[in-house]
Order: sequence, then structure tokens, then C-alpha cells
Amino acid sequence: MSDDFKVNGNSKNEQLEQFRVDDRGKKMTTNQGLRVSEDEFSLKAGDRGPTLMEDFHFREKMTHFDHERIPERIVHARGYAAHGEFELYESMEKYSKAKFLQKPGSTTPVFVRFSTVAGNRGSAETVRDVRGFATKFYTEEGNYDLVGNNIPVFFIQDAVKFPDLIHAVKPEPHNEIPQAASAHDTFWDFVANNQETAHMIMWHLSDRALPRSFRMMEGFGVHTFRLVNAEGKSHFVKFHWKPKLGVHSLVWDEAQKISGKNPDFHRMDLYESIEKGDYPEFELGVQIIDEADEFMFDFDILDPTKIWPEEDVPVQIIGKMTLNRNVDNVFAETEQVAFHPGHVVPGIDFTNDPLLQGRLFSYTDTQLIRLGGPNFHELPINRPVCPFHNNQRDGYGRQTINKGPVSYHNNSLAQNTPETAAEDDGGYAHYQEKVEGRKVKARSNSFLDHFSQATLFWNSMSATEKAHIVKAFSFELGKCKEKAIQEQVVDMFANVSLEMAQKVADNIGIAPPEQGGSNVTKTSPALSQENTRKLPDTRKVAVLVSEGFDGKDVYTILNDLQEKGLQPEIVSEKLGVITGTEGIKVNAVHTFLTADSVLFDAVYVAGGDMSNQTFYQKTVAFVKEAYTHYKAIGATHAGINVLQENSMLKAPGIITGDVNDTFVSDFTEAITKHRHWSRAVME
Ligand code: HDE
Repeated sequence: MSDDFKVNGNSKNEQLEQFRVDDRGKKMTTNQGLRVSEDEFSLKAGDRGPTLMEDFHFREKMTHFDHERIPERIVHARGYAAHGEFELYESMEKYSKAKFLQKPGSTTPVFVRFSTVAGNRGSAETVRDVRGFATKFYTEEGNYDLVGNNIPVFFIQDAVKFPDLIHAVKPEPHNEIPQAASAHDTFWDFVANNQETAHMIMWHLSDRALPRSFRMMEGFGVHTFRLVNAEGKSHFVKFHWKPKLGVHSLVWDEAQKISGKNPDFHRMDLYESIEKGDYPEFELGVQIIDEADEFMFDFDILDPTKIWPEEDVPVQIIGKMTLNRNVDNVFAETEQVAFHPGHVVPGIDFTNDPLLQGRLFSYTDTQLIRLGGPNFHELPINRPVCPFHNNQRDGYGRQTINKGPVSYHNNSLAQNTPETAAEDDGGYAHYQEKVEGRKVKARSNSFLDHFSQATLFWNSMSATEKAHIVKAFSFELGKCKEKAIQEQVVDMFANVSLEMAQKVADNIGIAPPEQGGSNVTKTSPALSQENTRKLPDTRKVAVLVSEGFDGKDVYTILNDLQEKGLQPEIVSEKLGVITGTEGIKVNAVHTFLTADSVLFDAVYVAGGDMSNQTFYQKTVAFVKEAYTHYKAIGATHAGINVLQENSMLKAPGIITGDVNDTFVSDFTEAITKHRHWSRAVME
């Protein structure tokens, strides 16, 4: 490798440094470097006269402004990103020759962009949707992009249908309604008439589509890829990101309210966590299948609507990614980053998954229009950290100044350089898969079972998760105007579970299907979020306090909660200092106007002056909402009375006590459970 490449650590950060500009404290200039003497008034013929064309400063400033917007991504427009580092735990030498997967302990800089799919760039973040999870590894052999989602399967099996799928889910063209929502006729019409969507729809209607945080979602490469080792042997692989904090979701009512209370909920959560040093961590897992076992499964491993159940093909954890740096500028980095599943390095290759094959075309094509030409690889965020040399030249926004007369291959004037590299010298060689067949516009029969894994997913859900799916179905179809669409969808999903389809039919007032059902009885416990890792770390607790609270006790409890990794934040009637007994003070960072129970994981009613009627009533409303969202609620001192007076004392996940007993540990444990589903709530 070339001398100017630094493999480990922050080589990407250092590369970006040369592009960073801090304008603070500087003199204002035009883009030509000319100092500007006046930026309040345009050049006019007299105080009240017309503006003059001659005002080049005005023209430059306005022209630049007029061109500030670029086309948003056609899908995944709303996203947020961060920098980080991938550390390898285990050498993958046996399976892949990729250099960043060889040496345990080695690190590779990464850039990760999370996104929703359907909404526009300004849409709310907690809508029901798939989340994009795209990672760029800046490796010494070039950029490797793992452009995945938080759901391991996809709606369709062939890329040619992608424009149809997206047209169907986007706002309906005649009235541009609804924004960032699948709950409308055209989407469900598409589903009913393209039944390969069945499995993905089960995930889309599950809690997976309502992540609590980007930090608490899994990521999946979705397609089957290949790993190829130095001997040229290939294995099939599926990639997984497993969040260290476990997989957790919002409830639907809460997600909808957050869309209004804080449409930036997910980006703020990511940004603030990184600023606080609570770096999000995801472990990289691989499922590997030997080439010889390609046909050993009751599904086609090339079909992107299928998972490889983890119980059948275990996920081996091989490394960890830590996101530890926010971007300096969202447009320059998050908006201009260009991912592409075709950005691979030696040792990683493709399969014939027809969805993947189509993606290999689409991503470059979309960058050409979005980033305005073929030089988007030169943008700071997209530059590989290793040098790049070829005979490509010119085009909009070209930054490289190529020296010399030669821009072709083969040549003698430059001794035939840049020269190609042999495979053992890092040259990428496509895996020589044998292919034979007729040219057909067709689908393999092995792709035709659309329902078995949809039922596997349903079977694997807990009772609560099943109830959420039925509710989500009833919401989405309930928003459809055409009865025929509702009927078709219910009939279709009777193939997944008759019981589920009948419940939905009942909820939306159509005749329940009589035929259907599935003989699939298999379950995959790994699919249920009930079985995920549960930790108290970084959970936000609203602490409701008013003047005169028990100073010493509350102070001790707040410290103890913090020590356990929780993040208590004081909410009161007014911002600023609130004084408790013994002169102990806490600082209210929210009021009931700026905070809302949906923005927290739990509530602690610490009490204070409960004869203050405004505080009392606001507290009751806050706690009642947290209660209906199944959140842990803790109370001490006067706070206990609030729960008692509102009949919440005996419910699961309600913890009361004082500083001398097990209050803090019990409350922490209740928060760690994430939600208390056994609580009866009126929904
Ligand atoms: Fe994408 N997808 N996609 N996609 N996709 C794009 O590329 C496309 C698919 C995914 O944060 C676009 O730069 C086709 C599956 C993510 O910048 C576009 C098909 C998966 C992102 C495109 C798919 C994804 C995109 C739009 C069907 C999960 C955001 C903007 C064959 C494995 C990346 C852009 C970011 C973005 C095409 C299906 C993930 C239009 C044709 C399956 C995470 O090129």
C-alpha cells in the first residue's frame, strides 16, 4: 500500500480536516477572496433608487442562495449520520481476504447514515416506516458500503418493481397526501396485488417499524452476499448489526404524538448521545452458508424476502462499530454522502439476488442527478482514504488536477500507467461464478412461497407484539377508502394467520375471511423483541419536582439513578432553580410546556408542593400518559399520593418507596424492562 495511507484510527478525520473551515473571527469576503465592505445594503442609484446590475457582491450572494438546494434522495430522503470506527474482534481470513477483516483489533473509520424511507427531507422521524442503516467503511483498499435496513427482508423480489413500490407508498400524486405514511389506498393496493410483500409487511406492521432510537435498532444487509478468501473459495453471507442497547420500540400512539412534539426525535437522540459521550455501539454479525449447502433450505437463499432463521444459521459476532463523532456540517457530510451496494473491496462479492443486481445500477444513477455529475466521489465525505488513480477526466465540479497529457489506457507515454493490479496485489477480480441459462424475463419457482416466513414471523411474536400487529393492520387498512382494497388485503393475510385476518376484518368492519390459515408451526425466538438485550443505560427519566421537595432524599435518588446509567432530567412549572428542604436546589431544564411524557422513557414523581394546583394537574396528566404507554413510573414522598389518588398505585411497573429501601434498584429494573405490557390500559 502507498505511503500516504494511514490504516488505523482517524485517517478519514484527518482527511476531512483539510476541508473544514471555521469562519468565526474572519473578515468577510466574496467567493473570489475580495473583502466585502457592505453586507446590509445593495448598490443603488441613490438612496431610494433602483438596484444596479453592477453589484457583483449582491449577485454572487443571491445566485448562491438560489442554488442552495439539491434534489433530495428519491427514497431515504430524511436521514441523519455520524462518524465512528469499526473494530474487528475475529479474523475472517478463513472466509474473506478483505484487509479490514483480517487482523483482530484493527480499526477502520466508518460513516453511518440512518434514515426513513417514504417521507420527504422535512418529514417527521417517528413515523411507521423501514429505517435505512447505511455504513461506509473507509478501508485501505477503498470504500466498502454496507447499505442496509433495520428489517432483514424486502417488499419485492426483483428490482424492476422498485419504482412501482415507491410510487405506491409515496403521497398519492393527485393530492400529495399522506406524507411519510403507508396508511393509504395506493400502498395497500400494491400489497394486495404483489403478494411477495407479505413477509415484509408483517415486519412493517410490527414494532420494528417504530424504533425507540437509531441506537436501538438492528441493521441488516438484507441480500445474500459472498465472502471470498485468498484461495478464491466463496461462502454465502448475510450481514447483521446488533445494537449493544438491544432492540426497542415506541408504541404507536406515542410515535404519532412525538411526530408533533418533536419531529427531530431520532436525530436529536443520536446527536445528543454522541455529544454526551454515550457512543452508540453495534456489533457486526455474519451468518455464513457453505456453497455446497445452497439448496439445503426450504427457501431460496437468493430470495430477499427470506431470512435465514438465526436458530438454523447462527449469527457469529466478528466486530463492533462505535459512533463517536457528530458531523460538522449536515449538508456537506450527511446530505452529500453517496452510498452504493456496488462499493466493495476484494473478498466481498455479489450473488444473483435480482434485487441486489438492480441496486447495483440504481445507486450511481441516482447520485448523478442528486449530486450533479460524475465527480461526487471527490466530495470530502465520499473520498476513499487510499489514493485513487484512473483515466476518468473532467465533468461538473471536477476537483482533481490531473497532470500530464495521458488520459487513456493502453499507453506508452506514461509507461502504461495507471496500471492494473494483479489479484495478489489488491486488484479486484469478480468471483467466477458459473452461470448458464436462457435469457428470460421470469422468476424462479423457488421464489414463489410468499407466506411461510410471514407465518414464521407471526408465530414468533409475543401476545403483545401480535396485538400490536393487529392494531397496526386495523389502523392502516382503516385509513384506506376503498373497501375492495381492505377485503383483498384481509384475504391475502388470511394465508399468514386466519386468526389475525379475522381480528383485523372485525376491527375494520368487513366480513371475516373463512378460509386460509397456515400449516407452518415453526418459531424463531430471535425475531421477538421480548427476547432482546435490556439495559438501563441512557434511558431518559422525567423528574417532576416543585418547590419544597424533600431535598436530601431526592438529591440522593437522582445521583443513584445517574450512577446506574439513567439520565434524569428535571421538569417543573418554571425553568431554573427549584429549592427543596434543607436548601437543596435542583435545576429544571424543562417545563410542562417544553417537555412531554412521550419524550421520556420513564417518570419519577419526586413531589414538592402538591397544594400547587397547576403543578398537581400537570403532573397527573404527564403521569397518566406515561401510564398508558406502559412506562415505568416511580414516586417518593408526596408523589406517592398522586399515584394513589389516580388509582395507579398497584399496577405493574409502578415503583414507590424512599431512599432507604430498594426504590432506586426497583425503579431501575422497571425501566430496564422497557414497557410493562401487563398493565391494563384504555386504548
Ligand atoms: Fe435503496 N436506494 N434501493 N434499498 N437504499 C437508495 O440511493 C434502490 C433497497 C437503502 O443513507 C437510493 O443514494 C433500488 C434495499 C438505503 O444515503 C436509490 C432498490 C435496501 C438507502 C435506491 C432498493 C436499501 C437507499 C436513493 C430495489 C436494504 C439510503 C438515494 C432493488 C438492503 C442510503 C440513494 C443513504 C437509497 C435504490 C432497495 C437500502 C434510488 C432500485 C433492499 C439505506 O438509488
